[in-house]
Amino acid sequence: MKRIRIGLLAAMAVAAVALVPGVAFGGARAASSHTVTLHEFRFHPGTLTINRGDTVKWVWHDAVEHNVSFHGFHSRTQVHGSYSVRFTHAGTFKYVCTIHVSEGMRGKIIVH
Ligand SMILES: [Cu+2]
Repeated sequence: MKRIRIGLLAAMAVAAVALVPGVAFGGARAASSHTVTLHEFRFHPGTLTINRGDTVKWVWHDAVEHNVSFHGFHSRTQVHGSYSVRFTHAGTFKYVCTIHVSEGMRGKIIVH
């Protein structure tokens, strides 16, 4: 009798764990934060995939000035510091450093 009850509890525990991913996808998901580094005339990573509601923080790690410029919003041109944007709409958002775009300094944020 006792062994049967423990077996049932174990089965219920497994069922509860199995439910968690479904709840995580269906319910409110905690927003995440992502970092893109500006280093040696490049954005690292150049392409970043995130979820709606997430924040991206660009962090300057270079010896020369750069900026992060999207259509409609942009950072300052600076040597040090950071710039954060929360993405609330799905889509693909391309951006550049306007100073070094001809040298290939461009990036992309894909928001699901
Ligand atoms: Cu630049």
